[in-house]
Parts: sequence; structure tokens; C-alpha cells
Amino acid sequence: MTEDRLHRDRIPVGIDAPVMPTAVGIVHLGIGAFHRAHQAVYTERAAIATGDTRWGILGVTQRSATVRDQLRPQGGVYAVLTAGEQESSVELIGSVVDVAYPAEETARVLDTIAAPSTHVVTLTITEKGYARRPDGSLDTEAVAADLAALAAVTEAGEDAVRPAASAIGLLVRGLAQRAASGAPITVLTCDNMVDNGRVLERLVREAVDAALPGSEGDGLRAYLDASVTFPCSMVDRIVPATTPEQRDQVEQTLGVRDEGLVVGEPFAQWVIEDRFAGPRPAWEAAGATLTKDVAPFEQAKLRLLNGTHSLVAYSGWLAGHSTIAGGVTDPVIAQRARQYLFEDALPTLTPPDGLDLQQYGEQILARFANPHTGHTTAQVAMDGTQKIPFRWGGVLADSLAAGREPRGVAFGLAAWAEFVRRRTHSGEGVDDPRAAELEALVEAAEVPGGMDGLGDVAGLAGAEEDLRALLALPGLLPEDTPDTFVDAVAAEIGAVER
Ligand code: NAI
Ligand code: CS2
Repeated sequence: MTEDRLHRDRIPVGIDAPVMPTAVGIVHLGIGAFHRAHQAVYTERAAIATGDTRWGILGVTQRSATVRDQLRPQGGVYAVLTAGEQESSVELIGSVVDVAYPAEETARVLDTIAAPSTHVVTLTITEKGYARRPDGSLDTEAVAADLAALAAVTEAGEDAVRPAASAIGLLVRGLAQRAASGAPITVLTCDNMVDNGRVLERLVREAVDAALPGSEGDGLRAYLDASVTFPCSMVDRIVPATTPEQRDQVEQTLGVRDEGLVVGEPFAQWVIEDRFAGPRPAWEAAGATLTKDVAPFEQAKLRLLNGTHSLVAYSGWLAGHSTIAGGVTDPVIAQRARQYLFEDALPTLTPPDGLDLQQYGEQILARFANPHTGHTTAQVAMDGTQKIPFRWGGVLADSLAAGREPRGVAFGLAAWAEFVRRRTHSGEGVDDPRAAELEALVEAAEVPGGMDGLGDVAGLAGAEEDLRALLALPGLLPEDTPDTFVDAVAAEIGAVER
């Protein structure tokens, strides 16, 4: 550790000191950029507002040790750069106590989930982290190692802790360990999925049934029934991946290097279903909304914000825009974004109390146009197969049921298919857990004789073949989507080929 690196014990002069938690009350699975700029900030502000410092966070990073290696030498403390249209600000956050990497520290994570002082497990593991099959059920093969570890502990009282290989597996193993004491706990997912809490609960129960079939699992099932809740939540704040340039910029302000820096827009919102099994931080003191029914907020956010985001990401990338701000201020894309937002998505929604959807939509477009976050089209374009069903699936199904053909959705899907096709042809490939399936579909649809190029008439024919093959990917579109809608998507190819 060098002296010029941010550390909890050496806060730069003139900067407010972050909170110093006195206990770990929360285990967070998937400590990427978003958690640090959202739930950890709400937790910090709640501690400041109430003086209750029991809610330190043990972050868990499963796919790589990078965040642990960034934050541990800093004593967990890091800065958030809020990048507004007009001005920016920097604040230090201390609510993350440490970060664990399960490949090396599974026992510590399980022990912390089971500890009496822990009351909440939160998650931001991305849509793909839930190990769902295309039909939404648990991919038991993907979590097999953890299910085997759970069965081994329960049957034989195995002592050696096997490293966790999946987030769902880690969670279920942690809950199983906690079940021994019967202490209640709340599992709060903060990922962008429709009905996220119910989805997670179902997956956890499927994991228990698969690992401990029949009466073997009765104890754990009874514990889940009696003492564990899985509230839904809607989370919102645009938090792009941090760039080295942003670290340089904040180093100027802090006078020291922050390897754990995260960047977010000024806007933030958190709506949480009020269904906690035990104590929780007073997040409402930091501006969160606790409510009986999250669904109208979640639907509005996923369909209006995320649906438009994906449309701008794919069509913007195709038009040569590297950032969302560049894409959404391109007049052609702006017009299609508005078509999707106001003509397709908005009429499918019931506004949550007090929310003017028209204004909310305009605000979303203005947020996207903020150039200072640096959010890239390539980042939002990632994991399309995981995001599209949650963002466009409901809009599509509800529009068709109401007798409307959603033209914006058709344009968005055409842009996604063209994005996949171009990245496959260029050899770059797509960043998506189902990339191999997508690439195989494009290759299988190839026009014989290598005529599948871009731009000419043969290229358009090739693009249509590819598009039809890609849209047939199981789980992508709602099951009863008619062929006429696929024709409508194909009719948009010319519009996305810019
Ligand atoms: P990130 O890339 O910075 O972090 C992703 C985290 O998820 C990492 O800790 C990674 O280890 C973990 N993860 C990824 N795949 C996994 C897998 N297969 N199994 C276990 N863990 C896995 O991404 P970021 O920005 O933190 O976003 C994460 C999620 O948070 C998003 O996918 C979304 O659901 C939600 N979110 C993000 C927002 C944003 O603007 N960044 C805003 C609203 C929600
Ligand atoms: C984005 C979101 O990466 C994406 O797919 O659409 O993560 C978006 O930034 C957030 O949901 C905003 O709250």
C-alpha cells in the first residue's frame, strides 16, 4: 500500500469522513459498480441520518477478485463521482467493510450470512447471474457444484467447505447454514428483472428441491417458509463502468488515487417491497420508498427506461455512436426512442401513484443525454438475451393483446439482430452468456456462396435470414408471438442499416 492511495485511516483534508460501521449487517452478492453507487450510498446516508452504524456491508465478488483487490487495501472506503450535466461532486462511502472472493473465502461468506448480526442479503449479480434456463427455471447444471456441496454438508456433516461456484449456490448454502439457528433473514435482489424477488425465491426453492429432494430438504424448506423473505425492488441510477480517465479526474480532487472509484448520474431511486423478515437499515431516511406493491414502479422503469436504453444502445452502436448520449441525440434514433417510449411502452402501463409517465419518459431521455457519465452503447448492449425479455417482452405481449403492433419494439429487435450479426461476422462476437447459440444461429442461416455481406441487396437478404433465425432463439420473445410481428421486425432492417 502506498501513501498516495485512498485509505479509511487517511481521509484527505477537506473531504467529509465516511461512516465507520460497527458491525456487518448486510452481505452483498455481486459488488460491482452499481451496488457501490446505489445501495451502499443509501446505506451510508441512512447511517448518517440515524446514527445506526450496525449496517456495514460485506461485499462478495464472484467472477474475479478485482474489486476485492481494489477495495481491501483502501479499508473498503471508496469515492462516488456524481457526474451531472452542469457540475460534478465527489463523496466518500464507508459502508463497505470488506470484500470477499468466494474462490478463496467461501467459508467466510457462509459464516457471515449465518451470523446473528447479519439481517439482509442483497444482490446485484446481473440478469445472467441467476442461472435461469430460457424457460425461467433454474439451470441445475450451472449450479451443480454448489448443490452437491449442499447435499454433502447436509447428509454427511462434511467439514471442509468447498469453494462456491455460483451466486445462487452460495446464497442457498448460506441460507442452509443459517437455518441451523432459525434466525430470520431478508434476501433483497436489486437486479433489473420483472418480479425480481419472486424470481429469486423460486430459484432458491428449486435449488433446495434439486439438492435435497423429498424429506431431506424439509427442514430447509420449513425455514424458508417461516423465516426468509424475498422482497421485490426497483432500483434506478445510471452507473457506467469506471474509466481510468475518471480515476485520474478524481485523483485531482482527492489528492490520492482511488482504485475503487465509481461514477453515477445525479438521479437515484429505490423502491422496496416492505416485506422484511427482521431488522433492516432505515433506507427511507436516505430517500428510499418502502411500499406494499413495487410492480407498477418496476414495470414503468424496466419498460420505459431500460427498454429505451437497449433500443438506443443497439441502434446507436450500429450508427457509430460509442456513447448512449451520442445515440440518443442522433435525430433518427431519438425519433425511434420516442416512438418506443411514448407509443409502444407507455400505453401498456398503469402509472404508480403520483407518477406522470409522460414526464417520467421525458426525464429518462434527458438523463440519457447527459454526456458526463460516459455510459457506452457497448456496455448497455451486453447480455441482450438476458435483458430483452424483461424490457421488451411485456410491452410486446401487452401491445399485441391490445391490437397494436409496437413499431419501436420491432425497430429495437431489428437493431439487436443486426448488432449480433455484425459482431459475429466481424469475428468480435457478442458479450452474452448465450453468445455461442447466437453465433451458431447466424452461421446456420448463412446464405450459401458467401453472399451474406453488408450493404448490398444480397446483404439485406442475408440480414433477413439471420434476423429470422435469431428471433427464433428460445426464450427471447413471448411464446405466442405471431409470425406477422417477425415480419414487422424484418421490415425494419433497412432502417437500422445506416
Ligand atoms: P458490474 O459489471 O460492475 O458488476 C457485476 C457484478 O455481478 C460483479 O460483482 C460480478 O462478479 C457479478 N456477476 C456477473 N455475472 C455473474 C455470475 N454469472 N454469477 C455471479 N456473479 C456475477 O455491473 P453493475 O454495473 O454493478 O450492474 C450489475 C447489475 O445491477 C445489472 O446487471 C443490473 O441488474 C443492476 N443495475 C445496474 C445499474 C447500472 O446502471 N449499472 C442500474 C440498475 C440496476
Ligand atoms: C442499463 C441499465 O446496462 C443496462 O442494460 O440499461 O443497467 C441502466 O443503466 C439502469 O437500469 C439504470 O437504472
